[in-house]
Amino acid sequence: MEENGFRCGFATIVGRSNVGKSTLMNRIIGMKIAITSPRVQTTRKRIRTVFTGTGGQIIFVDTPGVHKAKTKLGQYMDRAALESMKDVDVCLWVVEPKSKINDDDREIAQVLADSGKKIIIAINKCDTVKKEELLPVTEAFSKLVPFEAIIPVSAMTGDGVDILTEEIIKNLPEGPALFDEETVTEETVRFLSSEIIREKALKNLKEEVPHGIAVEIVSMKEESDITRIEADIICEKNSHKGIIIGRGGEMLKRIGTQARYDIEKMLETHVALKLFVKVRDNWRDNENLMKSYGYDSGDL
Ligand SMILES: Nc1nc2c(ncn2[C@@H]2O[C@H](COP(=O)(O)OP(=O)(O)OP(=O)(O)O)[C@@H](O)[C@H]2O)c(=O)[nH]1
Ligand SMILES: [Mg+2]
Repeated sequence: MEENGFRCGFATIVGRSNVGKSTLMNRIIGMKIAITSPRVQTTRKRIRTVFTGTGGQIIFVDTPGVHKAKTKLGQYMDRAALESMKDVDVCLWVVEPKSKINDDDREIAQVLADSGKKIIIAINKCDTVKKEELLPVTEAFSKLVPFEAIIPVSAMTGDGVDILTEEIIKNLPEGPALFDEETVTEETVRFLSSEIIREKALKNLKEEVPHGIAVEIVSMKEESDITRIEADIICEKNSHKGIIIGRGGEMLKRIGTQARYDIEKMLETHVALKLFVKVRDNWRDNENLMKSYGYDSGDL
């Protein structure tokens, strides 16, 4: 694996919310590690994964979508994304096939250009447009930053993804792999389990309720044939608590069943999952609470 010409380095994935950054990363590594959803602001903190191919190894950093932050959590998320560009070899800018550039794109472009890093632009969701519609998109984005390549892809169908992966590797420094081939992520099972529960909350709850949710794993006990997990779903208003529990506990049961199914697949063992709902008023603007749920500005 470490013969001459092998390349290894870090690539951060940045872009507006909901453009498909996490879906694209999962597609490249061939495993669902980062949670995804049709809603904005799904990813909240950096998530690292590893892709190892014959020619190189990419350590990906998936980041939250850049947006106009309205809470301290939002500010933390924007910093997590924008500052990730400092520590990497390649910045992968994921955009949608729409030629309209907005303020968030311009802010990202500015930080990308200032970073001095190698930039690759991926135009994702190409399955949603005709080929001829890509030209104006390519033109619009290629004017904003100096870049190594601009590649149309679809994280959903896999189109263009191999070409993109090769292009990223081509732009990494030569050097031996940092992780063994089997490693896909070093994120903890606790964190990944809490994210799965949050994903099911995002999927089942409406409007602003899921955006105010955090998940805290209270305990995780491995027994010979079962893993027992207790987790708190934190919400920011008393009125949200009833919605999350649902009539006769139905909503909480649904979130729990779906989450348990995915956690069982990840851990390859039976799981008993107990969920509790707690209210922490406006925790998204309370740095101490944010920190206790894993969103620590000091870590950025
Ligand atoms: N049609 C289509 N949909 C896609 C594609 N890639 C992602 N999506 C969908 O776009 C939505 C957002 O995907 P995510 O991967 O969560 O987006 P993200 O950029 O990580 O979003 P944040 O974490 O909120 O910044 C999901 O509903 C995905 O299924 C694609 O190539 N084609
Ligand atoms: Mg994401």
